[in-house]
Amino acid sequence: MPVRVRTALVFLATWLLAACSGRQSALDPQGLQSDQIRHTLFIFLIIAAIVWIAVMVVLGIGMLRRKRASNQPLDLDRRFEEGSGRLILGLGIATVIIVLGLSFVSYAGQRTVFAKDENALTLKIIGHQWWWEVHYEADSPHQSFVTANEIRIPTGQPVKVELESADVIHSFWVPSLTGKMDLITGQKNELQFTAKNAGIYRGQCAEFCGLQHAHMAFAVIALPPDEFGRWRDHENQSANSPADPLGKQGEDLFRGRGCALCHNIRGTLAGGQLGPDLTHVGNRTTVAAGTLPLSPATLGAWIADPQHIKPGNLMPRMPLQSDELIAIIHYLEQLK
Ligand code: HEC
Ligand SMILES: [Cu+2]
Repeated sequence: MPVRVRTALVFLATWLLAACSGRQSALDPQGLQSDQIRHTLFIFLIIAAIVWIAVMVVLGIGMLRRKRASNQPLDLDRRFEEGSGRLILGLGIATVIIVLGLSFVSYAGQRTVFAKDENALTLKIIGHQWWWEVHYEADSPHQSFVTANEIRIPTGQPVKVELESADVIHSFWVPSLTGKMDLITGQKNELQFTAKNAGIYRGQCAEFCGLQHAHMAFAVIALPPDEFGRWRDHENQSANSPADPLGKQGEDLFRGRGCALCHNIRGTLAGGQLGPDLTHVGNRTTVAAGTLPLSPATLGAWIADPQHIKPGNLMPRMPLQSDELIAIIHYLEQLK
């Protein structure tokens, strides 16, 4: 094959396949449900492609083999008329069979996608403009806690998410694991999924919900069950008390500068409910619903001017001196 043709083919392939794998891809399924969705998609795609190609071929033949205009346009050719009648009937029946067949494929696929399992781990997720409130609900209240913007789950176990909204309609979508489901005010929707492999999968809001809709992402972190159990036991505990003076100063400032009006930090006097729970914020992977990766620098940038990073979001810019900012960052960082 000449080099130029090969280069062109490689270029075309990379271009076509560029988005087919990674942390957020329905074509690289990591869950039982997303596997089934891809399977159904490919069956539809193949059958639709065959039908489309057949229609194009027949259309092409029709265009190439046009009949001459006759002097008696109303004359009928009986044999031709009967033949095409049968052909149209046959194609009509084939269409009905294909549509019924695809409906059946779709129905069969839904049995996996919407399967309910009694032993599922239950999470309640509330969508807010523009972040995610996550409740782990256990039979014992001692095992129930709240976190935000990050969902850790065990591999191999079904997870049930109960979806609600605090304001407008949002949509919960983790393409690598399952399909979409809306979060609607005053209504409880449910979705179940099972992660096959450990990993970090990106999810995002898939229903336009206002100015910062594009910055309403979250991470689903699937862990081996024993590691998940350890994380859960740790997450269930109250926040660390800062050991050093700078951390203590940060804790005081967190209340003194009004952060505590909106944010909850379990085990401290901060009990606000308007913003994300920050009890273990130091363990998260991102800041502001997937907008930035978490580090002291991004945490500082966010607190110094949240309106610059995510214009219009519901955390106001709080006037802070730079030494106050440093103390607050230090305090939040050690909330592991
Ligand atoms: C009026 C309520 C309000 C006040 C006051 C407030 N916040 Fe927030 N905060 C929010 C909201 C709402 C969000 C979510 C913003 C988003 O991602 O859209 C947020 C997000 C955050 C986050 C990111 C959390 C995450 O999981 O991504 C941090 C950290 C944070 N705030 C710290 C602070 C600190 C420190 C202060 C005090 C200087 C403060 N906040 C004051 C409402 C508030
Ligand atoms: Cu949304």
